[in-house]
Amino acid sequence: MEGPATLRILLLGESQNGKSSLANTIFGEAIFKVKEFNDAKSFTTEAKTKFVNGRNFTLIDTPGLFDSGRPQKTVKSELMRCMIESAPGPHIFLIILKVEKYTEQEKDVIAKIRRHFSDDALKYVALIFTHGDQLPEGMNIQQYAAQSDGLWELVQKCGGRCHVFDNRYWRNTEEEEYRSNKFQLAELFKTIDKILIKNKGGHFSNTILNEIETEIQKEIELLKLSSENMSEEEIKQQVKSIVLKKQSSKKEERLWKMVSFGVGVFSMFIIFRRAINTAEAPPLTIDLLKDTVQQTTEDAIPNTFEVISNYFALYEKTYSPFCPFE
Ligand SMILES: Nc1nc2c(ncn2[C@@H]2O[C@H](COP(=O)(O)OP(=O)(O)O)[C@@H](O)[C@H]2O)c(=O)[nH]1
Ligand SMILES: [Mg+2]
Repeated sequence: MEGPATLRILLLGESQNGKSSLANTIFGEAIFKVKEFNDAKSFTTEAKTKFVNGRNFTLIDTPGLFDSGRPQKTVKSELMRCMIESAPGPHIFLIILKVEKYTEQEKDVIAKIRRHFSDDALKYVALIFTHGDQLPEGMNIQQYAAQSDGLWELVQKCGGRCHVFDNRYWRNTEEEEYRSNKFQLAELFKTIDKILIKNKGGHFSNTILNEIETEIQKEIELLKLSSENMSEEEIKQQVKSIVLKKQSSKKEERLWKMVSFGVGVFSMFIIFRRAINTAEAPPLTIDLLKDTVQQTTEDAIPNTFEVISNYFALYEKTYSPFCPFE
């Protein structure tokens, strides 16, 4: 079908589920790095573009962003990188699961994905099961998913869109066979077209993605003016790292603004509450205010910490692009 010139596809899922291997299967060559073991050090998002099946695909291969036990700070900065790579928003989300038990851990990852991107993202999702060799003989992936209530519910929420691959063992099997990557890839391309048609060629979006895109366009214009000899690709790469730095420092700036604002408001609140609660309600004078502050400082200190930590939480809710619903 006609549609966007380049499709942005975001691959999400736990580490070791086969995201990078699937990206290589889609591209038909080993472009993304496949890890034999879960290597916490190389925790980075990678995006590559290739012309396949009649159009340009940008695959955004993420590390296990929602693995349990990842430090929040690392996850948030990596999520920012992943948003910048997918801006103004992915056309398709591929959620990678393994053909094996749908465990509490898997459920938790799905819950986190839904919370971070909102349920609106499900309109753009196709579920991909790797390790297809584990699929019992004669069973298709829908039948497999229907065995677990939780999994079947998820498949239904994603419009029934699911496919199965085996990145290791189904490479050279016959094209028409169900248990073959070629067959599954052709099916996946059909699903992608259906998602595009349903969403009128549009992509997923939210406030932070819009904000990032505006910033990217602004930086591209600035860089074009100052560096005539750079190629489009060089400009794009440089702009991405500029925006990443800017977004990170913006976050710190907002945090400090929020904390100072919170401390200011809280001090005013103590002063006026004290003044209003005074039994005989003497006239409000500078001396009285000074006195009130002095009297209340001691019992206010523990509360101040509480209020500041609430402001931190409020900051997270209001400004953290990735937890707007928490
Ligand atoms: N048997 C089998 N192994 C796979 C499959 N997909 C990935 N692997 C293996 O699982 C490990 C992790 O794969 P990788 O693509 O790096 O996972 P990622 O962390 O999600 O990117 C590697 O050893 C892969 O060879 C699959 O479909 N079948
Ligand atoms: Mg990987």
